[in-house]
Amino acid sequence: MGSIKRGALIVIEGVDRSGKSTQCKKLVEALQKKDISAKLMSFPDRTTLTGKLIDDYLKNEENKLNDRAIHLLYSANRWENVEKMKSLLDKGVTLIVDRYSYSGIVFSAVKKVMSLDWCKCPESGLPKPDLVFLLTLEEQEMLKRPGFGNERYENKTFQRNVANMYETLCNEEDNWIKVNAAGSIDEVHSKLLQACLKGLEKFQTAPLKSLFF
Ligand code: ADP
Ligand code: 2DT
Ligand code: MG
Repeated sequence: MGSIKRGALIVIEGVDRSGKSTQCKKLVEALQKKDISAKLMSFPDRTTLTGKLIDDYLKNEENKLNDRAIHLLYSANRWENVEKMKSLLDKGVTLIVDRYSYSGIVFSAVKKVMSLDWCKCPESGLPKPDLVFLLTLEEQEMLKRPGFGNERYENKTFQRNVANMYETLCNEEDNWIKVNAAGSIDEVHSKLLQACLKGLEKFQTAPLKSLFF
């Protein structure tokens, strides 16, 4: 009896406008074209119960939700999806994920209200990505791209702190690949696709790990 390989769990992180959503979509399409079963997921998942509360927090500056409370909601938003993620991975579907626990940790830790360790705790036990791409983009390049929206966190100072905090996390991990996102969409895409394909066989035959144990 042949056993199917699990799917790989691949995450794209990076500052606002670094091209995460663009690249996730292209990566899924490219993998599918190669007959590799792949699916896009993104966090926050605004469709769920917690997702609706998060959506209001992001869109409504009058929303004064406590910093720890919103942090836990973002984490719960991932926990709400954990069975679905594991089931897809078990079936051999590779998940390309637009933001994950690292966004949760970075965006909360830069508020300087909670420690980095406190921010990591609720993520403990979630599936650990096989590979994380950190899209980096100089501030000047970021500002050239179509403008900030009106959501919370979409401002220069906050994003500068986010970029620095991503660097801190990246230096703690050995499965992150930093990619300069200043190249063209196709240039960045081919780097990501190449790295995915290179690691795929190894990821699919290794047991899925959990975060922060
Ligand atoms: P993110 O999800 O990281 O916020 P998006 O993928 O939504 O970023 O891209 C933000 C904007 O920048 C979009 O208008 C997109 O078309 C554009 N963009 C994405 N990647 C590039 C690139 N490599 N070069 C130029 N513009 C880009
Ligand atoms: P998008 O613009 O990518 O939809 O993100 N965020 C995201 C957090 O603060 N914590 C999290 O756990 C996640 C996943 C980053 C919406 C905003 O939500 C922030 C930007
Ligand atoms: Mg996006």
